[in-house]
Amino acid sequence: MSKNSKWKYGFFLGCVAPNRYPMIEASIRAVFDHLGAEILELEGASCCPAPGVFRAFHIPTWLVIAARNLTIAEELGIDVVTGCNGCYGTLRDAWVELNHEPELKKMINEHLAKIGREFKGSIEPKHVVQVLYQDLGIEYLRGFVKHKFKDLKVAVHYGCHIIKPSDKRPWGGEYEDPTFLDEIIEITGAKSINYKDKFQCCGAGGAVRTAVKEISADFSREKLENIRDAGADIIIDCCPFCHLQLDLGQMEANNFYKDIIGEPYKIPVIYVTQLLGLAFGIDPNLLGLMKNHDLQQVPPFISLEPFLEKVKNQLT
Ligand code: 9S8
Ligand code: 9S8
Ligand code: COM
Repeated sequence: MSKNSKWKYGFFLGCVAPNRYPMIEASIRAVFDHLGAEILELEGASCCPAPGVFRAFHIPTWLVIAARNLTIAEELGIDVVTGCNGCYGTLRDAWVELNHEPELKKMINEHLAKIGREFKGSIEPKHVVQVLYQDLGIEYLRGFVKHKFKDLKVAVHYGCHIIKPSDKRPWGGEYEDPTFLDEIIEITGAKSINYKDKFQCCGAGGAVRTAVKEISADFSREKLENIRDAGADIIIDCCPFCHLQLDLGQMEANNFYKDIIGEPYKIPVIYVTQLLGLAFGIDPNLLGLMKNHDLQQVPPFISLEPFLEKVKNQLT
């Protein structure tokens, strides 16, 4: 489709998607292309840096690295789009803080001047879901739906940083019970089901996963139990780190907590643009919807086969 020049974004990849879940990156590129939204590369971008890690240790370091990343898009004169909640959290929080605190901005720019850069605050960092919902809009997306899923029950997992802190997010203060992601999912015909503690963290964020795997797997276990109790066919997320935690972490929960969970969990985990892309009629291979494989340490860890099998006849 021809590109609409009002939709042009610098793609901020972050670390987890390109290194662990390239299928997420592929599906974002495929869906944006299909919708006529243009993506440009942000050459020289680094880790955002991760809010739960860098910010927790040293705020000025976190801020100056985030500001540097934003200046790459400022040079191109385009907004940033990221598919990761953590990257969104960092870039958006830094952007808001620097734009509201001139002293802070001055201090950060003294550092950036040493590498010939200046943070202006002229472009907005956005999430993939924000671009879909606010820039393109639900009605525009609806026009691309080619296949409607029937009888597909979805547990939507928002993750934390896409909605909090609410004063630095664009959702109009709707942080206790937002619906934007459910609304996007439901244009595909899928049903977003309610489940207990839907807005609970996946367990990975804030460096919990890195620090104490058992605790992070316990969060996931609780989340998975609530999702399974509600009868979900699949989990939909919008963050590669949540995706890792809900996919690989499902194996870890099955392993650490095998005595208390009953049947092992095996709920397919799908990134929002993978489901949308399928409904738009995009080739599943371009969306990284991989069939079973026997490679070690290669995602997806939880088979997508039951999902692909279920929707197979609905895609023709
Ligand atoms: S970058 Fe480096 S570690 Fe990560 S994926 Fe999202 S948060 Fe930002
Ligand atoms: S990883 Fe993504 S956004 Fe976070 S901190 Fe709580 S939830 Fe999962
Ligand atoms: C979560 C990112 S998406 S972090 O672990 O909180 O930095």
